Amino acid sequence: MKCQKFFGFLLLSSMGLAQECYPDEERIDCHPDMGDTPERCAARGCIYCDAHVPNQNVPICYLPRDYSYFMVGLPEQIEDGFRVNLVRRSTDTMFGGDSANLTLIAEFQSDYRLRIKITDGTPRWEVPLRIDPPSGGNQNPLYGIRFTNIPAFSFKILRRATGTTLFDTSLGGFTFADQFLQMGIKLPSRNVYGIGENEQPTFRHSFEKWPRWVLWAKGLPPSYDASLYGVHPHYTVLEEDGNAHSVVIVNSNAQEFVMHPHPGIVYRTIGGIFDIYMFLGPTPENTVEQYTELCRFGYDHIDNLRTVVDRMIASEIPYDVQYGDIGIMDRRLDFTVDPINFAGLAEYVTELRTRGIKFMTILDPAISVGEPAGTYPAFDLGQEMDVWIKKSDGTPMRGRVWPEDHVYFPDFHKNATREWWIYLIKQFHEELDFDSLWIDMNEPGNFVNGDIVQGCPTNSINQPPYLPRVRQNSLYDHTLCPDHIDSAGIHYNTHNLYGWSESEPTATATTQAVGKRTFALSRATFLGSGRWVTHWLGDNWSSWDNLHFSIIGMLQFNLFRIPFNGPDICGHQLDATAELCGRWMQLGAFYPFSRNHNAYGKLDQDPAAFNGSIIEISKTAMSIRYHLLPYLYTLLAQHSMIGGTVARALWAEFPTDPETAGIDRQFMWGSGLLITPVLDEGATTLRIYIPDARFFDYFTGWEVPVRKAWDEFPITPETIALDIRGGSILPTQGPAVNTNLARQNELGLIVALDDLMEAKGSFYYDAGDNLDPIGSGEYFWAEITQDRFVVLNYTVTVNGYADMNRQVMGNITVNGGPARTNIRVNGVDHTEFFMTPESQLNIYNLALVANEDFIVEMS
Ligand code: MIG
Repeated sequence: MKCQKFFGFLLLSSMGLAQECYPDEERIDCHPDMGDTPERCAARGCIYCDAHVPNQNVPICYLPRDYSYFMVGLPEQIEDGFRVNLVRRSTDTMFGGDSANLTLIAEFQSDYRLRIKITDGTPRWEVPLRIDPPSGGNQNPLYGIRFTNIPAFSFKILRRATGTTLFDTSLGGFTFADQFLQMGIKLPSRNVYGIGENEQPTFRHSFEKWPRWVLWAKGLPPSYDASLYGVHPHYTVLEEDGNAHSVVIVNSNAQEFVMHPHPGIVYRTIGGIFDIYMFLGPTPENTVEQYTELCRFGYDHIDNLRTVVDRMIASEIPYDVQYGDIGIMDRRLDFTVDPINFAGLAEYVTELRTRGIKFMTILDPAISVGEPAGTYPAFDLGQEMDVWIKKSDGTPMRGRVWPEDHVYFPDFHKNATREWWIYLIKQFHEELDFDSLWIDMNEPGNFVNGDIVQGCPTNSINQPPYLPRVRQNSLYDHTLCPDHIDSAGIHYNTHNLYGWSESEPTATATTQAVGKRTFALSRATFLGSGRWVTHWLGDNWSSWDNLHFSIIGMLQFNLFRIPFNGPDICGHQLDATAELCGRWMQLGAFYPFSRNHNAYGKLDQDPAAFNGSIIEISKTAMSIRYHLLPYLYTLLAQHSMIGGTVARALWAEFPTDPETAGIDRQFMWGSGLLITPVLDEGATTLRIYIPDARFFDYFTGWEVPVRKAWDEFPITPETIALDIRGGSILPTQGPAVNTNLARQNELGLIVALDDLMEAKGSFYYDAGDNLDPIGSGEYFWAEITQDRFVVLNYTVTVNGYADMNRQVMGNITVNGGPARTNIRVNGVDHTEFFMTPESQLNIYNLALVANEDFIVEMS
């Protein structure tokens, strides 16, 4: 029984009351679960009315505007913020268990960081994330907050400098119940990024048809909007005027973000509390730095980039790391090596090392229960130390993963488990001298749903009253039961933290075992995981759309401050064609974490497996990566020191140019290099946006003739467009087949002049594998400036890497200046230089000691 329209605006509900038919973009779904009818809608006290625009997923059963809490008294000023007491007025309920009284605390933590925490005074799940205090005070906050009771309680956060409302809960629907929390947030712009991990087809979110992004860690390959491995309730908004802010919701329950066309977000979670951090920027990069400060790095795990691509040594395509997968294990048992098929692996790893190649191998969390007693320490010791996740009857939960027998899942929230895991990794390292580890299947993935014997019993934890749109409509699809128990709580609350809880022990063990700087890769991540691990983007598909999506995933994880990330080059599932793999190698050379990897039983896709032209294409692309490695390394070091992104969206650099907001087929490295890959099968031209700056072709130094405009040009299979931004100075080093060898080559500088004929850059270098170089000061840093095309100053500011005096600064190219006839280096004439037809100045044979200041004058 649908309501009838009167005068197009007022409607008669089935109850016979005159009710307003809300505009589509002012509705908050009252029946996000299945099966709404006018009766069920009325039972929830909601309004039932057709959408004005059909087929857009507009809710037809929606909450009234005066739903549901009101402030009691005035907001109370407390030290550094406000406290507000709320009381629930509605008697209707969506899913039951609504809290009657709430307290909202707004903490003004610093000028740029605001926290909103809403609790109901009862003990509820809170994420055990260590939050670091902000720096600076809140003398002059960038934000203000306003509260209202009309038509129901809501609050808004404003940016004081511009008056822009950034976060406004008057979109409605505010709910705080036992297993259902909801907040409708109006946003100031449609330029919304982040929220992961899902396979997202555009970097800037679409609002069409009210997309729902579910976050519930899942170890299955990407399929459209289903949730993936990691959980990052984090979004960034580029405001209309180019300012930016980001928001992190510290909640680990199954949850979803609905992109609401107001524009806004309807956030729903089925447990925990509201604990919201807002970072006010105001630049896009500031927001990432401010988020990084929230859970800051241990410096010694992340910034090693000696990783390139898994491929045959013989191809001479540069690469640094060979990976082992579960195939090297004895019957897929963690901490073992197959004694037959991988006999001699330990010796081979040693041999690889002498050739400059590193070796990383894999661990899955689940441990087989099927080995004879006394033969498998991982299990025997685990039993002894009681490290397993339990069922409600106190016995270990049994699942099935890669080993032939059943498995138990370690409870990484427990100290004993941490010790057990660290011990096993160190023992294993004595057997196999790996350089680091990747940890997989830690969503956690399970081949059966819940316990292999019992499944999951029926109760309100396993089958909650409201389910975000998770795969198979089940929280325990391919994982544990929500009512399984670990030492931090029930899996219902801790599921999304599983990979996160495994990360610190793995990183710690790896560092202790290897004794040098390493990085561990984790498939499952959560807020703050970047403190310990990096990430690969999982089991993507060898398809052209996935080539494009990989840029989106990479940029998202840069916002989530795990910048050293990348997908499987050439795709994991399915077979890659030569053309696709060639294009993917070209793009892949510019993922911060660059690795070619695929699934068992698929055709070989290392570039050496294809014909000569793909080998050449790959060699060229990878050689450029190695040439620019000092620049990439500097960006990663900068990230370690202050946060911020490495692979960067164009809008982060050109936030006031609205054209950049939707671009996700191009990206930058830092502020200095624009990367435009070819992403289409059979493409003969490439369309490229050149933002408002001077740009110079990496290959020739030719200045791109267009600016703040799109350009299109013919391409060949070899084409990847690389453009250096005027105003930057990029440190380089001659490429070689691996980093060890490249480090023996000459350093260089690429200078690109801006409109004022100036440029600047930074240069970080270190031993490559020493622990905590930044903390110990054992690193090198130089600031380089080119002043009005007359003088280049190279100034050493940190000289803590002892061997830097063996590095030679050999060449400088300057793009964008007038012809020069006279070069003086430290006051002495230098004759080895030439101008190219593209007016690029090339100075060579400089032979300067890289850790000493120098001056180059050009006239
Ligand atoms: O169910 O270890 O993402 O990189 O090769 C698949 C086998 C298990 C998933 C990882 C992938 C790895 C594969 N693993």
